[in-house]
Amino acid sequence: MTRTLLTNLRLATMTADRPYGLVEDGAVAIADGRIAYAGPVEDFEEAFDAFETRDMGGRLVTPALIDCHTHLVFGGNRAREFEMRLEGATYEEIARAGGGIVSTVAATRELSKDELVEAALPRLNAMLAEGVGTVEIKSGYGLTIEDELKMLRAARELGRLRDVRVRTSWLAAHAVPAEYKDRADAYIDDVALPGMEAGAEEGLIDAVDGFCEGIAFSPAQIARVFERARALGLPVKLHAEQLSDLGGAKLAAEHGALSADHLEYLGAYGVAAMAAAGTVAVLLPGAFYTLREKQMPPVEALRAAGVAIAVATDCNPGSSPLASPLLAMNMAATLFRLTPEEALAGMTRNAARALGLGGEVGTVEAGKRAELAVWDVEHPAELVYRIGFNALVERVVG
Ligand code: DI6
Ligand code: FE
Repeated sequence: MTRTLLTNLRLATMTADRPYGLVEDGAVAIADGRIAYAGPVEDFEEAFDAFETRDMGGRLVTPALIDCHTHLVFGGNRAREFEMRLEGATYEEIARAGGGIVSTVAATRELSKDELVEAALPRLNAMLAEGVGTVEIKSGYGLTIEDELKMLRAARELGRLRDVRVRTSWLAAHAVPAEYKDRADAYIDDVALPGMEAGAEEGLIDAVDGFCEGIAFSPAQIARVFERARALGLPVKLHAEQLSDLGGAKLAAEHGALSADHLEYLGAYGVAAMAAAGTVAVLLPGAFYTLREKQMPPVEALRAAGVAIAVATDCNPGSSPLASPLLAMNMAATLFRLTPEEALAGMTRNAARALGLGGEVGTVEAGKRAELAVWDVEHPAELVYRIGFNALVERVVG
């Protein structure tokens, strides 16, 4: 049994009882990968005296970061489309002209599982270098049963190659592929639903996601996907209200969704439905920034309703080519006016909830997995405030 006691540290437990859960002179005891004690050094019990002690040099310890919404696995890139947008084309115009998601689909179909892993590894490495301990990875650029499964097999492989927890989401309802143009319902019947069953059978799917939008799938189509997910016992989540308000967040909440994500166009009724269902609001400032959106997500209404807010990179080749969780937190504060504490809770405690992992990770508390990040800063707000600076010293995965 491995027993370690970390001492001489400042601890941001990210529990909700006080700001950042901050403990000035803290200690963390780890036994067999789980936290046995986290709190003031003077309170820990003699039972931990047998632990091997590590002096952390007064550094700040937080939960390892959790990026709860990424499209990390894909082929190619969309730098050309970036140029087109700078010349004035909109994201929707590019998508309707056969660019956008569909162009990444072509590039993703061309790659083998191993090639997809190789393409994704540098992005995953960048996240780990910023203290990530858990990352969610979606399918959604294959859009055939085999190509969608290939993406999730690549995601699982990434979790084996690196010391990181990977949670997968089945996002076949991301875009309608060219071969199903104007036949979105047939695509759902032929690909999204049977592929979900095959993926669930293979143990490849932790949750089911969709893109509810004018350029993607209608609420009625998403409802069909969600019903099958629930029949298979899989939790759901949804890209909702990113470019318009179709009532996606309410639909998701009514299906008990773990999260509804993006939410720039979320209305009051959507906020109320999410609050009632305990659905986490995942804000994705990288996409807002990249698409130069003007419509802000209703942060104040979410707060007032007590909806938990998470923050993620949305790392993808089109709307958010962002592999930096630290920058995502900074953007959440500067663009969306989250407090630094809310931004950090959004990448720890609330991100864990958005993945259904609230009992396992996201705070530094006895009983949870020992997945910590050690930073060379004095105060946790510095993690959100700096731009383009990585203060990570190490990740500690017990
Ligand atoms: N919303 C997004 O921001 C990403 N997917 C989605 O449903 C964008 C995906 C892309 O442009 O490739
Ligand atoms: Fe996304």
